[in-house]
Amino acid sequence: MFKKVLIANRGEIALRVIRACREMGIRTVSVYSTADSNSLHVKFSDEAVCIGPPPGRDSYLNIPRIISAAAITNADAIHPGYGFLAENAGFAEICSETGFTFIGPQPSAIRLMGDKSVAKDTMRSAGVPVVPGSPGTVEDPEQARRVAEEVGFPVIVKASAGGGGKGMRVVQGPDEIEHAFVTAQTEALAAFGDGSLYIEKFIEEPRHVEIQVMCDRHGNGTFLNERECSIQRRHQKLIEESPSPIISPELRAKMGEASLAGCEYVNYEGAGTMEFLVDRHRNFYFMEMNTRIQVEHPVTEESLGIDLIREQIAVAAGETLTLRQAPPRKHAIEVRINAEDPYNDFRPSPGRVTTLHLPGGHGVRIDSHVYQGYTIPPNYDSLVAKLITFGETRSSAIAKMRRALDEFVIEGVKTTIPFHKMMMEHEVFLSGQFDTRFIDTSEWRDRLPKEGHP
Ligand code: MV4
Repeated sequence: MFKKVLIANRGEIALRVIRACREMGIRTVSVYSTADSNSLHVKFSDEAVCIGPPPGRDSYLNIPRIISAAAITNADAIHPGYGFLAENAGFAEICSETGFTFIGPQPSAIRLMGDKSVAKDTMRSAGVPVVPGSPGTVEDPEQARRVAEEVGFPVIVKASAGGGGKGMRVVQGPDEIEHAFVTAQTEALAAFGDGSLYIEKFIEEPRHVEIQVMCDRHGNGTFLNERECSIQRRHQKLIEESPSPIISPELRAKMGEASLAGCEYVNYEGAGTMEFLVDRHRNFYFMEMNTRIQVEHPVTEESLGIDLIREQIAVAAGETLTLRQAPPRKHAIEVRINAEDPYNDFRPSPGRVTTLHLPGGHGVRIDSHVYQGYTIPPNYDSLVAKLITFGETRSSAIAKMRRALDEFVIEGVKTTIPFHKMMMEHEVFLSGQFDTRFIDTSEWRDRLPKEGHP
C-alpha cells in the first residue's frame, strides 16, 4: 500500500481523500494556492505545499508545480479528485513517467473517453446501446444533412471534444442544419481547439442516469448501481439520488451489464461513471464516460454502505477489487449547497461565512470544507457543502432532507438552500417523474420561500 499520497485538489474532495487516507494509515500531502492558505485541506493533511497564486493555471492546473511538490515530499501516488487535472491524460502520463502512481485509469482510457465521438464508437463496438447517429465525425454541413435525413429530425450536433453541453446545437429541420453546424464548429474550435462534430438523434424529455463502476488491474470489475442526476441547471447537477425512482431491477441489471461490457472492452481500471440518457420509453443510450470519481459519489456510498475512495486507492495500489454488485440497501439523496443566489439566476455569492451551523443526526451526512469564519474565495467553484440524507425509502430520505435543511444555518453568503427546501416540497420532484428540462420548463421560482423568511 502507498505510504504517502499527494492530493492535487482543494475543497471538500481534498478533505474527502485526506479522510480516507487517514483511515487507511496513509500519510497525506496537500497542495494549495495562496487563495487557500486558510483551507481545511491544508490543516488536515500531514504536509502542505503552496504551489502558486489563485488562478488554476498557476496552481491546481500547473503540472510541473504539482509534480515538484510530490517529488520534494517523497509521495508515492497522486489523487487528482474531480475537475482540474482529473481527466488530463497528459498529467496521468507524466505522473507515471516521474515515478508517481496516478490514482485513476490508464492515460489511454482517459484519452479515449475524452473524445466523445471516439468514446461513442468504441462503446458501440463493445455492444453498449448508443443514440443513433453518425458513425465518427461529420466533415461538412452536407454530410450532416445526409445523416440527419437518415436518422430523422430533430437531431443534435455535438462537439467531439465537448462534454458538459458546450458546442451543442439542436436542429429541428433541414433548413437549420448548415447554421447549426457552422456555429457549433466555431464554438468548439474556440473552446477546445478542436472543431470536430458528430450528430445524433435528439432524445426528447431525457433523464440523466449514470452507472458507477469500479475495476481493478486484474480483470475484475463491478457496477455499483445508478445515480439519478436529472435535476441540473446549465449542465451543473443540483440534486442526485440513488436508486433512481424510474429504474427497475431489470433495467438496472441491463445498464450495469452494458457498462461493465464497455469497461472490459477498454480494460478499464479504477473508478468510473457511464452516463446514459434514458428516454420516455425507458430505452437507455450511452452518452459519455467520466474517468474520475464524481462529486455525487456519496449517494452511491450511502445507498450501498461502501467507501468508494478507499476502494479507488486500494485498486490503484494493485489490490484486488473487494466490492461486489448488490441491490440498493438504502435510498440516498444529495443536494449541492452552493454559494449562489437562487433568487437571482444562481449568481455566485462568495464571501465570509459569518455564522455556520451544520445539521446532523440519523441518516445525515455532510461533506464540506467550510467552517465558521472561512472566506469562500471567488476563484473556484461555488460548492459550500454536499448534504446527503439516507433512509429505508425515498420518502424517508426526503423527510430527513427537509429536516436537515431546516437545521442548516449559514450566514454571510447566499446559498441554494431555499431552492432545495422548495424542491423537497415540489410535487414533480416528489412524484419522481421529472427529466433534465425541469429547471428550464417547470414552475418553481414563485414557490421559493419568501426571501429572508426561511
Ligand atoms: C443529448 C440530449 C438529447 N438527445 N443528446 C447535454 C450534455 C451532454 N453531456 C449531452 N447532453 C445532452 N445530449 C441527445 N441525442 C440532451 C442533452 C441534455 C442534457 C443531458 C443530460 C443532462 C442534462 C441535459 C440538459 C440539456 C441537454
